[in-house]
Amino acid sequence: DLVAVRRALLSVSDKTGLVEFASELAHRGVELVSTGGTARAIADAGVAVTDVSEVTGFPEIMDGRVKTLHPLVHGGLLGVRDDPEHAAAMDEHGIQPFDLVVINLYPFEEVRFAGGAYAETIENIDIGGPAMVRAAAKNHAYCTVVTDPGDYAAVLNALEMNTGSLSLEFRKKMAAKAFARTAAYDAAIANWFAEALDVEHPAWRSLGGRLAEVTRYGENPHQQAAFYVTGERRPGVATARQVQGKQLSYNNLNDTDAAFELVAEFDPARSAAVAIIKHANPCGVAEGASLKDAYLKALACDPVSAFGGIVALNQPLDAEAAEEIAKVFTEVIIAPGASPEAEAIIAAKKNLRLLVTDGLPDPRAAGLTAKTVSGGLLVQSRDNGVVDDLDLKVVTKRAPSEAELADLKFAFRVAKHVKSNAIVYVRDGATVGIGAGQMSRVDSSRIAARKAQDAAVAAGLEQPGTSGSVVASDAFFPFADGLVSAVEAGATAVIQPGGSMRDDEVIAAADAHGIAMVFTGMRHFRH
Ligand code: 93A
Repeated sequence: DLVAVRRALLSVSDKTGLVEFASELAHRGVELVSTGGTARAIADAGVAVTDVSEVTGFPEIMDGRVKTLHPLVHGGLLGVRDDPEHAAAMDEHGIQPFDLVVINLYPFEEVRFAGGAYAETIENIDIGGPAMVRAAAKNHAYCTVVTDPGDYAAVLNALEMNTGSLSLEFRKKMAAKAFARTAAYDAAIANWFAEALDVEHPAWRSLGGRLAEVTRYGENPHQQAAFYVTGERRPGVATARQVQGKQLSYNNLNDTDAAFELVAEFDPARSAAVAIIKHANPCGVAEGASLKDAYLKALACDPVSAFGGIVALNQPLDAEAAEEIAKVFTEVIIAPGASPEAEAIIAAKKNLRLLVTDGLPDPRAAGLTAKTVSGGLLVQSRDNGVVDDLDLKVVTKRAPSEAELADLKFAFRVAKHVKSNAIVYVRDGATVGIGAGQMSRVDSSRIAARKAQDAAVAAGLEQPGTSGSVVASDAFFPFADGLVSAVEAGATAVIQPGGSMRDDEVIAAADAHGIAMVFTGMRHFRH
């Protein structure tokens, strides 16, 4: 199943490693055919190359839109050499086969994200490139297609091992990679159109990503996993720069994303904010006068769970916050920047990963979220609802005080990022008890209150943290019992979507206890 590589077609926009690769191929006696810019780069390095126009007898026309779309090219890519009819057609028309095709596409994704003008972006939709990539990949029985400059070394290595030939297994692998590349490329184009048309509906969008890295394992050590980037330009795990620490695991990536998306809900111009995440749920979130202050308040919510957690900041990491965080065993810190002093402090903790971004993701931005189900994908627009934009309705006799209202909004902002059923107690700009992921809302409520009690005892406080707190629920209370248990824990105000059949009962219970309650009209389920 070895095929000798005698003739190669090269057409690349990203010319990284091209000259070295082409000269190695030429050195092995491979005949090189190439398109305009690629041919020039190769020839400039003193390596013999034939321009594709010489092969086709046809010039590149229409600003290069038509340069390789020609039977003398595609016949050489697609011909089944062992098929007598194909062989006869090749003979008759003077079509010579290609054994190796090296292509990377017009930089559509880069132009898109650089905010290229409409016409420029359209011009960067590669047509001839993907056509050749797909043709060569389809015909991998004879042809090897290379779409990633990162694979040049592997190709040379394989040629060396097989004295100038490539194996079927290698050709198949490269073909699979090639189709993954064209699929991701077309997904990016479809998404650009959807954006340009301002359609946010998932039915108009296409999921597709480029393999960014293979993680050591998945959620568990017996699972394999990889990280794909979709090219969405949100500051976050996909675009962050890792300053230090070992490779992030699958769970780290997932938790770091949850942490950063949550902390991004807090406007850095208003105050410093910190979120500590464990198993994709927050175990402490706080605003503070400084990052250090916010961190200590967040930590106090549940110091036991914070051990081995992920810490996200809404402002660049500074030295005093770095010092505090370094005292607690932490897996990852993510922040929109870090001072050199802070970096130096973190450097003393070899295993602690520090990720920095160019800013915070916009919580209001459109985008997709997806999860797999058996045999399918469930895709939806991301939850980009922000409590500040909602029309809050006071439904009780007593309206919340200004301080209560600030904490209510804080609590609802956090509840959006807690797995359902979510109950979040907040006091003075900090969570004091979080109940997450329970099948009943009352259980979440009780757990949140109990955790607040535990934290208060651990801190030597006489009052539980929930006394004088406010509480948020991600969805309506179906019965009054959930609200009553919050009242018993000491909450004085409640924020929830409303909309239960028994809203009247719940409101009556609130009034009976002198509680202020606000309806948001928006639910924040998160499963
Ligand atoms: O404009 S195209 O869609 N039409 C073509 O016929 C064609 N052939 C190759 N784009 C085409 N290409 C692309 O040109 C390749 O995919 C590659 O990205 C680029 C290389 O051009 P050059 O060799 O002139 O730098």
